[in-house]
Amino acid sequence: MSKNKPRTLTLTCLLCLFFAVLPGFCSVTVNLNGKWSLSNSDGSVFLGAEVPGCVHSALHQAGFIKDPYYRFNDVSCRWIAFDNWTYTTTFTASAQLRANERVLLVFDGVDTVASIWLNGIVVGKTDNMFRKYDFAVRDLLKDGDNVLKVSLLSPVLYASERRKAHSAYRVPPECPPDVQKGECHVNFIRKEQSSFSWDWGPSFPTMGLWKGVRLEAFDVLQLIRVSSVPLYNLSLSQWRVQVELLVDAVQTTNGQIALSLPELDSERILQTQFLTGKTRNTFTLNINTSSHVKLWWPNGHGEQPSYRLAVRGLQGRVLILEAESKVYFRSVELVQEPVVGSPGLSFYFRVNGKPIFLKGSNWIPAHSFQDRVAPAVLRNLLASAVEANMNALRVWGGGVYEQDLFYSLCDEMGIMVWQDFMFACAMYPTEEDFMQTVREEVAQQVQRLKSHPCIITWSGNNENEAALATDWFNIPASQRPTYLKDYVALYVDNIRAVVQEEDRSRPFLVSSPTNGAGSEQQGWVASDPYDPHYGDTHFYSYSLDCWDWRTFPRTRFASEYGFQSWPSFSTLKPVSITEDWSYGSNFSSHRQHHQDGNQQMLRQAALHFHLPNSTDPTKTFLDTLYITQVTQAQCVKAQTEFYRRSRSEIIGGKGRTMGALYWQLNDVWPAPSWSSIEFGGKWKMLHYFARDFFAAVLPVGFEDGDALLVYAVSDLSHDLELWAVVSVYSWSSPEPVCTLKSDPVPVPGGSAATVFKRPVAALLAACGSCTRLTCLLTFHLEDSGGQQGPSNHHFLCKPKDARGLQRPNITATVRELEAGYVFSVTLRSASVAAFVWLDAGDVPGRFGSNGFLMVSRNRTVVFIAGRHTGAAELSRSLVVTSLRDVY
Ligand code: BMA
Repeated sequence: MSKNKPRTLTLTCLLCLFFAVLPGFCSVTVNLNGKWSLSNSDGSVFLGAEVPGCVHSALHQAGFIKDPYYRFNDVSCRWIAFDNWTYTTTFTASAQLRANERVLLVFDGVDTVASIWLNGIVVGKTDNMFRKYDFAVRDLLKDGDNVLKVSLLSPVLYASERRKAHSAYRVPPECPPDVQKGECHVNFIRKEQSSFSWDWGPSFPTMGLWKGVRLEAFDVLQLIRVSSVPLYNLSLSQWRVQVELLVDAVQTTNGQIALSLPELDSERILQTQFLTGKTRNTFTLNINTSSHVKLWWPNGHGEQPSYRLAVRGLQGRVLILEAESKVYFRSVELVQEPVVGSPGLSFYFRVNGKPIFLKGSNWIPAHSFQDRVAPAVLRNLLASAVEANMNALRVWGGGVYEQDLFYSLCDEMGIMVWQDFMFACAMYPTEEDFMQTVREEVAQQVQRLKSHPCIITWSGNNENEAALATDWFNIPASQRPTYLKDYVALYVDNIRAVVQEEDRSRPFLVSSPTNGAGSEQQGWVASDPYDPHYGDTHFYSYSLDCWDWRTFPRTRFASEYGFQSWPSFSTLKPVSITEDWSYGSNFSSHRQHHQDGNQQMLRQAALHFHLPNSTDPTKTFLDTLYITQVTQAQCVKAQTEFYRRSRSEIIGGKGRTMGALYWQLNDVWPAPSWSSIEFGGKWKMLHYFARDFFAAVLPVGFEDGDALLVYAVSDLSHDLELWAVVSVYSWSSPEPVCTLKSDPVPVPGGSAATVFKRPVAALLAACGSCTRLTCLLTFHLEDSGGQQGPSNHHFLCKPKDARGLQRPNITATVRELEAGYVFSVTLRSASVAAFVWLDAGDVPGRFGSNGFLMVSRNRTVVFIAGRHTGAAELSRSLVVTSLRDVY
């Protein structure tokens, strides 16, 4: 079955045709991707399997298992990861290929523990999904059919064996909490840590060839990778590009290297020698000082121009290597220095010399099966981040180092990436073979990724400093030194050391959260890594009232905070049946992987809202999905606005917040989680809110003592002069009761300033017969050019206590604006309506605005469909819900 279509063959020496040809410098690639065969350990399961791919995907595609995401199938699929699996293919190797001095069998990614057999002989072993492997196989290749087998061990059993072998002391957490229905000891295997389950994800411990497989043959040398890192010399006011060539040479080879950046009129030719084996040759190309270098900027701060770098190696007139890559120029520093009026150190990123407030979220794997993450999925998620005015994402350390396309898109879109290494919420073993494979993993990943300007920092792990410092795992005091020693050995002596050998152009943080330089002073594990005076913080509280900004830490940098919600019905429907559609169903508890998560959502919602109480159980379920989204959107809004308005202030010794990355952007499967985008790409209410709360210019309203304040937050480079316009509405009528205007206030670029301050009592007294219960506030910012930034609102009471809020009986009229893709939806409301939510059901797409407060009788929003549709279908699918409709 695996002997099929001819393999793709690439002759790099075609390039040589333009030059005098010496066949010795040609390299040949034979692609071994495509249909392989797959069987389990006793041969009872035998099927075809796509490479790249994984066992679960193959079993699903061949019909051996049903959709793994359907209902409880994650549990019924559990046996898969307890078995061993073998991938087999047959290929022919031409005489021409075998005539090469070196023939390598290359795996871009093996998941995870495998022996590789070629024609019955073991050519190598793998133990790390994050590494690329190659094996010299020339002498094993033969005429006719060659049989390649990859035998994968059960990752669950392997991890458990490694745990048993580590008998001297525990390496916690051992097993995930029961509610996650996961597997144990994932920290003993170098694979996606969340694949054994997480508090937002199922347990699918994958196995497979998750990236490409090929043969590479050459006689003299081959270029493995080109990387380029631009560096700015402040005293010379000059850019230079450090170009690194990773070369595999059969024999020591002399040659001439030509580096050029034609658009910047910069070129350099130098003599070099490639030594035998895999070596790295580094060259510096100084950029012509008379050329104008256009800089790469984060989204919202400028453009993302790139330049073409050409690299060419010649021996005499013979081309020995050739490559092209993109170079983007930007500098990045992490500023940790004393802050006037505040103990501790600042913590912010300066890009091209400009302090930048990081706005964004945290990225997790987009699917349990990486082979299902198509380019369109990445594009949609990253475009959604940009549409929500984000400029940064943290690639979280419990997932995977993302595919190349992810980082190229972030480069193009101006999304800064905080890149974790893949260690999360655990202690890790430090045996020499583990360290060795980690060192290689880190070196390879940094080499692969360092040319991307989007990456602004490396970070050693997720929450492991905090886990040690605050003793998540009940480590006996007498054993603490052992764990501290292991921690420093792994993240400092190994990972940090390797990173610094490979890339000194960007900062390295040992953990997140961390006190950064403060942690270093305390031997890399601070007594309180959540200290708001240093570094970044993660903050979660599900019981405190999330509308109260006093409950949030006034941190230097918020790299995680968030609240759960349920995805919409259209996302749940394909993986559930009617009996699942209630909040108390087995399905609803099965999908919830966070202890007490479903109840936490309801309790938080009940602080401010009446909970859904329809007599129709399905309606109650749908209304509950809605109210969890409202609650999440409002909670994350309150917290993010607090961080953004804290960028310029020090209050009680705390403040100068310069980052707000909420947890989490995306989902791995259809289930409740902290995400703002559902599995499948649909925006939750939170994502629509994010577009506003991350706007470059934002009005933030809050109460402090007896006063209502409105801050103007500006991420712009230029100064503004702004005033606030505050309108008071009665809950019972869509006409403003009165409107107040503040005096103009200077708002310097990159700052937050108070533009409006008035005692609430005075404000209401001056405005008809309003009370806290009968009225609410809306506000926006203006300058002489009109409104700046989005409109915002402030409730003076909990919406459940609001007096006068009516059922608005909203009707919607859909009109097609542009052939099957762009529509207008005109809403008519009888009264004020809060959290007006438009859901297009199964029709993919985005609304121009959603989840909004309607203080007018009419409002028109645009809908951009993700596929061709019509006004009739959209009308049929559209459901409009507002707060008063659910109780
Ligand atoms: C943090 C993250 C994740 C987790 C999230 C929500 O701990 O780093 O591990 O999913 O909180 O609990």
